Order: sequence, then C-alpha cells, then structure tokens
Amino acid sequence: MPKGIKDYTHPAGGWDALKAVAGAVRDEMGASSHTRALLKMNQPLGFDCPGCAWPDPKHTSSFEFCENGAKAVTWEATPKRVTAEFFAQHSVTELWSWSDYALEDQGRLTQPMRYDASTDHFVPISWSEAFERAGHVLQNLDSPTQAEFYTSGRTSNEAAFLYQLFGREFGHNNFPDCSNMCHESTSVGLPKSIGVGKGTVTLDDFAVTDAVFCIGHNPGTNHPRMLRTLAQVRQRGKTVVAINPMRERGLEMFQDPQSPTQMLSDGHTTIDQAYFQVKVGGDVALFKGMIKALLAADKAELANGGKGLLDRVFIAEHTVGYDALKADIDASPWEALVRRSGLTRAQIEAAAKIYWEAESAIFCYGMGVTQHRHGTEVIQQMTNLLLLRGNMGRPGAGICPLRGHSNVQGDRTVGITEIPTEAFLAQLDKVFGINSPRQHGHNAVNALAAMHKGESKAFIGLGGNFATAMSDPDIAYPAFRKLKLNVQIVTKLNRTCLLTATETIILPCLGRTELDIQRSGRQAITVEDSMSMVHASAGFLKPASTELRSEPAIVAGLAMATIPHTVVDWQSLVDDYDLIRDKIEAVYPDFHNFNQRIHIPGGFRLTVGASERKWGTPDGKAHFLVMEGSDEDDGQDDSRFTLTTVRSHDQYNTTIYGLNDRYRGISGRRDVLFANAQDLEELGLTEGDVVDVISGERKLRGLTLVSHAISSGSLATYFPEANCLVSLDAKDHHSDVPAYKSIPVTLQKVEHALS
Ligand SMILES: Nc1nc2c(c(=O)[nH]1)N[C@H]1C(S)=C(S)[C@@H](COP(=O)(O)OP(=O)(O)OC[C@H]3O[C@@H](n4cnc5c(=O)[nH]c(N)nc54)[C@H](O)[C@@H]3O)O[C@H]1N2
Ligand SMILES: Nc1nc2c(c(=O)[nH]1)N[C@H]1C(S)=C(S)[C@@H](COP(=O)(O)OP(=O)(O)OC[C@H]3O[C@@H](n4cnc5c(=O)[nH]c(N)nc54)[C@H](O)[C@@H]3O)O[C@H]1N2
Ligand SMILES: [Mo]
Repeated sequence: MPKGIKDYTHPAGGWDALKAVAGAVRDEMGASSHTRALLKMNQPLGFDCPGCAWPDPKHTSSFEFCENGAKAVTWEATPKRVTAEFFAQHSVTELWSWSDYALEDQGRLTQPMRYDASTDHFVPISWSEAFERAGHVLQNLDSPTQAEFYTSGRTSNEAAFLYQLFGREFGHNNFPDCSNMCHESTSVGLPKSIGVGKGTVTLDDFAVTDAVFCIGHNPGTNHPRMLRTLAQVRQRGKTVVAINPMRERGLEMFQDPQSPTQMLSDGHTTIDQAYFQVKVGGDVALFKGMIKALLAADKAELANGGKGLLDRVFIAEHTVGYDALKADIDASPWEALVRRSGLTRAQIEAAAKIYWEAESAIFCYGMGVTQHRHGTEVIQQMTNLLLLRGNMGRPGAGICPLRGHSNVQGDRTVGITEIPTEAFLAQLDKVFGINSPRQHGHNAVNALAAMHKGESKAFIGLGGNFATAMSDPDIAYPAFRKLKLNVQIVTKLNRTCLLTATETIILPCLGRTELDIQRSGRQAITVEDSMSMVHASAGFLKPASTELRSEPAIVAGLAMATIPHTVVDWQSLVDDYDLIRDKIEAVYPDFHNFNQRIHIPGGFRLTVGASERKWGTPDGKAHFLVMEGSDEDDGQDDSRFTLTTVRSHDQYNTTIYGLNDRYRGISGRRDVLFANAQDLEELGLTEGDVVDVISGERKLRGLTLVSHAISSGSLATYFPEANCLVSLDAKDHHSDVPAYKSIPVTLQKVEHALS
C-alpha cells in the first residue's frame, strides 16, 4: 500500500479518541492547568465548545466533550504566540509560501498589526491607530455599499448584533456570512416548506424516535457528541439509516469513551441498520424514488383494505400542494431515478420501507445535502417525504439540519443577513433611532463577485478565513489584493490575512475560552445551538496576550471610528454586555427576559413554529414543493466523475490541526483522492497511482488514488485544497451556496510519479 494509507478497523471513538485528546493536550496546551479548560466546556459556568453546534444535554455533564472539541479548545488555548518579532522575521511573501497548517500552527496573535508595503512586513500599531486607519478608508468610500462585512459562525450573538448595527448605521446590508457556504440552502429551502429556516427537533425527540436518517453528514468527525445520541437510539432497539456515498466509520460503529463497560470490554454499538451509498449528487433522485415507493405502497395497502401509509388527516389539515407533488412523482420514471441516485430500485424501496415502518422519523443532514446545485431542492424533497407521514411537529419526528460553526445559527438570528425583512429593519430603526438602508446587500458569492469587479472596495472579516473557504481562489485572491481595505478580526494567522490590500490590518481577539473583563466586570456571551437553544458562555483562561480585545469591543471601536456622529452609545454597550442583550430583546421579542433566562441551566429555546405545527408560511400551511426532473448534473455527461470535498478528522474547516484522517485510514498526508475500486479497475488505474484532477480549465495536481468504499462514479478529496476546482458560478440555484460537493471532473494519470 502507498505511504500513509491503511485500513482502519476500529470503531469510532474508543481508546484511539482518548489517545488523540491526550496528544492534542500534550502538543498544544503543555501547561497542565490548562487541561481544566476541557472539563469546563459546556457546563453552566463554563464556555460553549467552539467545536460544533450539537446541543449538550442540559449543560450539566463535565465530560460532555469529545475528541474534536478537545482539539478545537487546545488549538485556541495553545501557549504558542505570534508576536511582533515573528512578523519582523518573516515577510508576507515568505509567509504566503507556508501551508495553511504552518500559518495557524504559529499560535495566537498577540497585538494589532498593519501591513507595511515598503518592507513587505506586518508592523505593530496601537488599537486606536488601527481603528482610525480602518475608519478613514471606510468613511472615504464612494458609498457605504462598497464595504463587505463578513461573519464566521464562532462569533457570539452579542458581537454579531453590534456588527449588523454598525453596518446598518453606516449604511449597507452587505453581510456575507459563512452560512452562505454552509446551510443557506436550509435557510432558503425550509421556510418555503414549513415556514421556518431551522431544525424542528430537540434532543428529547431523539429519545423517543423510531428512526433516524443520517443524510450527507459525518458525525464521527464533525459532530462527535452526536454519536452517543445515535448509539442511544440503537440501544433502545430503534433504527439508524445512513445515506452517504462514502462509508463513514462514525455511522457504522461507536465505542463510547465515557462508557467504562464498552471501553474495558472493547465493545461497541453498531450504529447503522442500513447504509445506502448514494452517488454524489444523487439525493434528489433517491428522495423522489422513496416518495414514489411510499405512494405505491400506500395505494397497495388501501387496495387491500388497510388505512394506508400516509397521514391523510395531517395532509388535509396542515398542507397544500399534495396533488402537484403526486403528479410530479408519477411523471418521474424509475429508470431516471435509479440512474441518478446510483442505487437500485430495490434499494430505494428498502429505504422507503424502513421509513414507513417507523412510527416517527427524524431526518438529519449536513453538507452532503446543502452544497450542491440543487441543495435547496434536496431539502424540500426530504421535507415532502416527512410531511407525507405527518413526521413534523410531533414527538420523535422532524427535520434536523446539523449546523456547522457553534454559533452560525445565532448570528443569523440576531440580524446577520443581506436580505433583512422590513419588519426587522423598522424595529431596529425604532430601538436605536437610525435609518437602516432598505436596499438588499451581498451574500458570500455576490460579495466576492463585487470585489472581483472592483465594485466593492473594503472587507472586514469578523472571524473566519474567507478567501480560503470560498470557491475559486483564482478570483478570490486577486479580488482581495485590489481592495482599499482588508481588516481581519481573528485569533490566528491565516491566508486571508496575507492578502494585502492598500490598507491591511490584523486585529487579534479573545477566544471563547478566555476571560473577558469589561468595565462592569466579567462578561458572558451567548450562543444558539442547532436546536435553537440559547445559552451563556463564559471563558476563564488568562487571555493569550494582555493586548487582546473582545469581538464586541473591536466592533464597537471600528464603528466609533467610522461613524463620527453615531447615535449609538457603543461604549456603554461594551462596558456591560447585559445592555447589548437588552437591545437584542428590544429588537427581537422572542428574546424576552433575555438576561434572566440565560441563567437557566441548558438555556432556553427560541420559538420554532413548525415544532408546534404552526407554519410561518404566507398561507399558514406546510407546503409540498415540486422539483422538476432529478438531474443534479444538469444533463452532464454521465461518463465523467463527480468529485465531492470533505473534512478530514484533523481539520476544522480551513484550520488544519494535523495530517491524519484516522477513520478513513489516512496518516501523514492530505494529497489523496478516494475512488471506487471497480471504477479504478475499469480505468486501468490502481491504488497509489498519482493523478491530476481536471474540471474544465481547472486542475488540481498530483493526488494519490486511494481505493475506498465510495459509490461508483463518485470521488472525494479534502477542502480547502480542492477549492481551485470550484468556479464561483457553480452554486445552488436558489441559495447561492457553492456547489463544493458536485464538481464534474476527469482524471489524468501522472506517469513516473512517486506516491
Ligand atoms: N471537527 C470538526 N467539526 C466540525 C467542522 C470541522 O471542519 N471539523 N466543521 C463544522 C462546520 S462549519 C460544518 S458545516 C459541519 C460539517 O459537517 P458535515 O456536513 O459532516 O461535513 P463534511 O465533512 O463536509 O461531510 C459531508 C458528508 O457528506 C457526504 N457527502 C458528500 N457528498 C454527498 C452527496 O452528494 N450526498 C450525500 N448524501 N452525502 C454526501 C460525505 O461523504 C461526508 O460524509 O461540521 C462542523 N463541525
Ligand atoms: N470545498 C469546500 N469548501 C468549503 C466547505 C466544504 O465542505 N468544501 N465548507 C464550507 C463551510 S460549511 C464553511 S462554514 C466555511 C468556513 O469558512 P470560515 O468560517 O470563514 O473559515 P474557518 O476555517 O472556520 O475560519 C478559521 C479562522 O477563524 C479564526 N477564528 C477562530 N476562532 C475565532 C474566534 O473565536 N473569533 C474570531 N474572530 N476568529 C476566530 C482563526 O483565525 C481561523 O484562522 O468553509 C466552506 N468551504
Ligand atoms: Mo459550515
């Protein structure tokens, strides 16, 4: 076998996970007192895990952390530091040649820096000079709409709320957000179906459901705490089904590191009862096929004198659009559904049977669903299937988008959106006495396109690594270099910081784990998890540097420097975050008694109408929605492959913690391409061969083939490396989420290469 490629035979979790935690603590945190950080995560007085948005049962367990949560914390709480001396030693040209891993591995940023073009180095500046310089550029734009204010989803509700206020008082709605690359298909698709763009279930539903479908997500790596929930479903004798082109270990078996019985006896829980390896991009066809099978079985049962398989009372009382859906499904031939899904008709029918035999079902899904040209429509077809059996708004039933960043959902809730409603803007204006602009702004794709065309001239990143996370670096990198201003509010150095504009400023901020002291004392922030639970988070570690400022303080500093006659009392809001929460409550009545309710253990749940069968659609009904055809690839030549991009086990989006992907058997490298064994044989290729991956004019060079349990016609590799293959135009038709997971490609063997 080629170097660093080996089958992994153990269950997910288990001793290997504990070893990895110990390794992360040893490599990053060093000082043992810092390990306390791990024990304080997701507790009433601790901080929210920056890893993922999976909820924590009541925030009471001191051990509700996981391997990858531990990696996220140790990466932030590292003793390594990036100082002014570091920047004096390394020019920006030199740093640009470093890997993403090497850049972040230098440690935490410690003081504000600005780029000095005459020396090609970043040089230290004071906070006040940083704010003045940024404010000067912003004030002198032709129009505030030439600025793009990006948010990444680790940002707290408090910081995000101030940020959108800053943008709107300044005069634009340009709020590109990481969810535009992530779950925007959910935010666009679900409201049309069920009147709300959020998940409808809570952990209590998992405790009583009959069946969980895991569709296009990899919880072993990206939501490891979910594995315990899935194992509990199985231990109750209920069903878990996986729909995924790749066999993912976390969906197959799990050894709970917190179960002494399993750990000592080397036991595990088998997770999946059935695993359907759909073709990449074949989900629309699969769900349409499942609906077709359900309708046929329902008809047969009615003919036999049974009561049928559909929830006809629910459909009559709560929905519209059934006839149109049925007509579309009747007109969809099995042949096309089978071809596009990559599954046999018998497999699709088997998946449907598991579904209708369950009294209640939950559909969980992630990026394997959302990041496609038809992402929004897949979500709507999944919802159709749920609605047909009334699997919405009753115990054990509903839809569960697995959010990405730990507060990406909260940021949207408190106003980070380029398409604000009139009602929200009117209320914001009333509460603050400002005049918010009504013209809609840019999402991520449109922001980058505007920068590329030279229409947008300033970018502020509140967290994240926009240029690396987005598609099309050939557009993104030059677009940044043309800007008048690039401000990055971050904890660690990344590639987007190195894309120097006329004025380039790095503003280092406190992380979740750290003490945040303001004039009124120690502050807590709040976050909202995937299940709409809002709770407080308070760090307690000594900040990485005395010069760091909190995200709310930085946003307020930028706002005051940019809007000289601001009517907002920014300083008071920063002095005491309770006052920010009072304002959030004034703008959003759903946050009533906000400051009191954050003290409830586990937090409080925001209203999700669909959970109570209240549909926030214009006509107050849930909607069956039709998607014509099932052709994910818009008629693309079937002989080509579809490449999907995934996260390794040692990665947090663009943050690369290490070079291993344990559950997929990869160690010490990331330059691999997962392919189906039979496909390789047909092409005359073997594992270990080196290939270039080609998509139109674009090429990703030198990936080593790994024979993997992946559906035929599908390939997978890691992002961000593969983003050079994704054109900015390749995106979901409705939500503009880049189609990172359906890249049409061909392969070209590299002769005489070393693997
Ligand atoms: N440790 C860690 N945790 C994370 C993150 C991280 O990078 N590291 N990122 C966070 C963020 S921002 C997010 S959005 C989430 C992401 O969490 P996931 O959604 O789990 O992320 P991906 O790694 O993109 O995994 C996508 C899964 O979809 C499958 N897939 C690919 N294409 C298709 C398809 O066409 N159909 C179907 N059905 N499946 C497909 C892949 O095989 C893979 O198992 O995790 C969050 N949590
Ligand atoms: N091909 C492909 N591309 C993808 C994806 C994919 O599946 N395939 N997934 C997409 C998805 S789902 C997402 S969400 C995006 C992610 O896009 P982003 O959210 O923009 O990227 P991250 O890699 O999460 O950002 C990492 C940086 O955030 C900063 N940071 C870390 N913690 C904090 C903090 O507490 N505060 C602040 N201010 N900064 C902090 C650090 O400096 C770090 O370098 O990528 C997208 N890109
Ligand atoms: Mo995400």
